Amino acid sequence: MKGNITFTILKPDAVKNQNIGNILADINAGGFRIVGMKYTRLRREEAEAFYGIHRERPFFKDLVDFMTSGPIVVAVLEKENAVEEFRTLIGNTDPQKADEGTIRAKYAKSIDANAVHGSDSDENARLESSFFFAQSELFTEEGGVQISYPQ
Ligand code: YYY
Ligand code: MG
Repeated sequence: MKGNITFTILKPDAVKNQNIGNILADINAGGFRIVGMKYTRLRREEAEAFYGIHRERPFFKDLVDFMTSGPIVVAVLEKENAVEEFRTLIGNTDPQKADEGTIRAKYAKSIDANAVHGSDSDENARLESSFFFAQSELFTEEGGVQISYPQ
């Protein structure tokens, strides 16, 4: 069964360009509820850990430099089939290839500064949520699937 939770980051470019409100409006208009949210900034070690899967990729250092360059908004979102639905809402990693109307097509300038992150699997949605939020900071709709973190 598809999960109903995904995790997002409004990246430093989105914050710098004053697009927090626009992007949150698109997220709500797309049918997502906000389960948890905070305004924060990644330390270098945190960005390296969060993107650890990309450690060997040529863009890793630039990615970490960029993700630590300014404040971000992190949020946990709820909708049926959230991971896939949210990846559709944000569009292709490269904003030049993203469908018209998607968040990256509207607010991103380049493949590295691409405005938003979206989890790529239910497992990663949970893992990434647990990276930033305690369970007590998350408020799912009553009757919705609760987020269970590994103990
Ligand atoms: O999941 P998504 O963000 O769409 O792309 P990933 O392939 O997971 O890459 C993570 C992140 O790395 C991407 O959002 C921007 C950056 N990046 C890059 O700067 N250059 C690339 N060629 C590929 C990814
Ligand atoms: Mg990814």
